[in-house]
Amino acid sequence: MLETLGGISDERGALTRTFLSPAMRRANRLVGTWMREAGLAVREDTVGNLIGRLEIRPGAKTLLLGSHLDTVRHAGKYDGPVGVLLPLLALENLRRRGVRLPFNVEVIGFSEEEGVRFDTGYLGSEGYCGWLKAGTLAMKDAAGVTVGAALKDFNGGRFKPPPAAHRRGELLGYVEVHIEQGPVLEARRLAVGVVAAIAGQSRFRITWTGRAGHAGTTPMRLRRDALTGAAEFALGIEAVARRTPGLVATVGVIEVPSGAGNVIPGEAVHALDVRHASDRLRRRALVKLGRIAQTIARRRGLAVKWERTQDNSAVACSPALTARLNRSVKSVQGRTLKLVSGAGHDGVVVSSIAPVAMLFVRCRGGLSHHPDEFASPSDLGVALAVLTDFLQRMGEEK
Ligand code: HGY
Ligand code: MN
Ligand code: MN
Repeated sequence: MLETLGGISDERGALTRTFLSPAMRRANRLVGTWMREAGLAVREDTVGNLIGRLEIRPGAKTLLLGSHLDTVRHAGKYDGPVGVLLPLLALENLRRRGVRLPFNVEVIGFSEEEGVRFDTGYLGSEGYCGWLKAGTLAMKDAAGVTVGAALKDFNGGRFKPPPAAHRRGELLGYVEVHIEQGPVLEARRLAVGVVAAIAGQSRFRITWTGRAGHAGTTPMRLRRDALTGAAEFALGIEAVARRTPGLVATVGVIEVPSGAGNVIPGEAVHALDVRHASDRLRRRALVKLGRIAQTIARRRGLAVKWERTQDNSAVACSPALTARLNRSVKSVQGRTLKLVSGAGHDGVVVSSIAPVAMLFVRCRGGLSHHPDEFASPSDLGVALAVLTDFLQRMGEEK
């Protein structure tokens, strides 16, 4: 299933599946078929989230399971889909065991978590939780299309931000299975572990403005080169992150709009992604980076503009729900481990309407956001056994 889904891409020869793209529609059709085969009633909401619902008893509470179906560019096949497909197999296991759950279940394939097209992530889970705000709808992609316009187009010309799919009281929780995307489980020789907290994250689009000019006739001392200013800042970002324990900071995209090889860059635009488990230390680092940018701009005669495109505080997973998940990890794997997630996940948003727990699965070399991302069938089998055990115990105790 992961291989087949991993073959659905907007790009030949690589896996790229972004928000509201043709590949997303094809992926939703395929996963929707698998959800129906698992006995779920399937719908796609106006934000493109794919929702499979197992209605046991109207009025009963609902347990949410799921993850995201969108990918970064040139992605691996596991980041996201594991958390959407494994619940379908776990429900299959319960059916084979003749186990009827006393609560409703929804398996969600969120339409956008990575923030590739609009530089802001979680658009799917924000739509599902009733969080989509005017500011977000006004954000533009590289072609100048706004989130709102893209959603209008996706919905045949009309779109209004949906209300939350559920009220907090209706939900038992949200459990997401996801590859660890880090080296800890592999180093501890564990197939799975549970997540204690998800790091906070700030993302920006930063624009440096200098003056374009002729590459051949403009003396170096007269230049106001936007790209070299941005490049100096990128190195300054790296230096601050290297000397601040627990801080990670990344410039993943940099571009010279309408640049040309024989023109001094008049403008340079780059992304900035800053994370830390502590919100206080992340914010302190951002103040430091702001000062460094100002110093570079002044010295080089440049203007620098910061646009915040995403800002999420660190989120602690629900101790109670995590303890239940931990018990299943122990009974299947014998040992357990609690980890902090440096990667962001939809649980950050869903925690606004439900207690959240996450199960991490070992991935080879901790590699992710890369075509060689890999989780072994046996490790995925351990995760499936844990999820099946977790659901069965939830049913026995409800
Ligand atoms: O960027 C992240 O942490 C996640 O993969 N969206
Ligand atoms: Mn992910
Ligand atoms: Mn990811």
